[in-house]
Amino acid sequence: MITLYGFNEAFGLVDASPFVLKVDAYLRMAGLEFERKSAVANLRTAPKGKLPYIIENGQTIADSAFILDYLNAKPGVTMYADLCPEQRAQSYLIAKSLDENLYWCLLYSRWMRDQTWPLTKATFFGSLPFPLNKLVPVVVRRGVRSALLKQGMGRHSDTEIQQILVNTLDSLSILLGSKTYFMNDKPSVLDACVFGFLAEFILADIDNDFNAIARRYENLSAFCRQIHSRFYSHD
Ligand SMILES: N[C@@H](CCC(=O)N[C@@H](CS)C(=O)NCC(=O)O)C(=O)O
Repeated sequence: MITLYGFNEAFGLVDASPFVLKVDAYLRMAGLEFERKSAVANLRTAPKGKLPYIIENGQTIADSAFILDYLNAKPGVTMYADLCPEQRAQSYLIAKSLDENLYWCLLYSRWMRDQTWPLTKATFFGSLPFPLNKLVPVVVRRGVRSALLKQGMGRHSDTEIQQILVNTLDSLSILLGSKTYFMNDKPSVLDACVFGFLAEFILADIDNDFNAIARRYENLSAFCRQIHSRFYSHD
């Protein structure tokens, strides 16, 4: 049995992290049996200090991309095996763009914008006792701001970060077109990766300018809704 270690349910989704959500979606799409262990405290046992990680038969795999590589290689799993070499190459590069670029737009939209910060603070720190509920959010937010600056996204203006979001969504929307899934007529590894990120903008119970932009894309919204109703409606 596979155990998926993530954070917690948040914003109406099984996890607030797009990296955890993509692994969760993959496991469901591939029909692999798994259990979720969700707690922020999982960060303490995470081999790389980040979530998600999985454990199966005593073997620990950390990092969503390495987890998907591991799952892709399982006998009987077709999420990657059914893709041709060109589709595999495209999937890898698109997924990396989401991991390394779109992720920082999401982080910025949730943690830096005053429009969303009260909700983010209440969601992640609302259950802490006083005075931790006052101190911890300030310290963690400072850490996120520093990470955004070091990565580079945090050096752009709000308008520029929204433009990066639009450029990514325009590209995804064109690639999906009127298809149900990105590659073939059934879910592949790329659909799990895209869903993990798009759901955090489109399905999450957050109303800020970034989420509003994402919800304007009808085909991407339909993609999220369809996957959610097919793989998450029994939760
Ligand atoms: N490359 C990693 C990135 C995972 C990641 O950045 N996770 C974030 C949450 S979205 C995290 O664990 N952050 C906690 C921290 O940095 O302390 C993956 O693909 O799994």
